[in-house]
Amino acid sequence: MASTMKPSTSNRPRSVGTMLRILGAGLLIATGGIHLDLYLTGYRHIPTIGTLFLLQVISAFVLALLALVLARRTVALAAAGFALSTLGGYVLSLWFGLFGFKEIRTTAGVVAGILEIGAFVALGGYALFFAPASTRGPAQLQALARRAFVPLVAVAGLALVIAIANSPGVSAPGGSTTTISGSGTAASMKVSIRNFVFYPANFTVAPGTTIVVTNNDTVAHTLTALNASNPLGKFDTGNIAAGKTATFAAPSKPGSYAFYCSIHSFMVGTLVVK
Ligand SMILES: [Cu+2]
Repeated sequence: MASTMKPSTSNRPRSVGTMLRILGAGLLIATGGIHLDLYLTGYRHIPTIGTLFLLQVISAFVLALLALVLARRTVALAAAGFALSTLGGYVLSLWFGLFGFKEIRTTAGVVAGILEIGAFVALGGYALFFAPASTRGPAQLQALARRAFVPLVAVAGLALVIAIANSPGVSAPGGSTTTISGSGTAASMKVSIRNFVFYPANFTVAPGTTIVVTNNDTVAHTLTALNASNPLGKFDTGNIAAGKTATFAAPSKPGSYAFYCSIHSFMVGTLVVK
């Protein structure tokens, strides 16, 4: 990469511009991909935020495609502005909450935030320094935008870092299947809820294991046996308020127990007693 980039900087600035444009479009598509994945795995159920996620995915793909096809300053500026506003939405939801939803820090969110800054730098850099002269705006505006570019990138990066540092975050494993081994009731199993998803959603425990459920969201949730008439046993944490923890004992009879959140029925998982 570096060896092909160096000679271009001095001799063919246009090819550096083309690389920036392609890089920016790629980063934008990556942010759209992360949002699509989050949308499909739970965010689609969150009011307003779910719709915004879908809009983000569509806009990111359309703008990235346009930026790839059209070597125009306006298109690159629109795509750069979009990347920055997506980042703004993330920072706001992390810091203050947005439309009644307060985001919890996750790896996917942090990665998306970093990629959005990257897309802004690449597409904004292209628009301000490499776009064909014929597609540039008035010279004075251009000079002003160039001067504001680096400070703007610094502010965006700082806002992301502060928002991330202020968010509690959770280090629980992702939605994978987890098995804990332990001797009977001595062991306990930790389940956390964040952004309307159980982590882990599927797990196996010994009979009677203490299940500790922590709600990291800003709204109440429950962890409730799905089939209340399951003859093997039932369980229900009742409402767990934002930031609170509740415990219950896993059924003593081996079997598979589907569970859900009785407030948000789309939140589901399976507890296996073995
Ligand atoms: Cu819930």
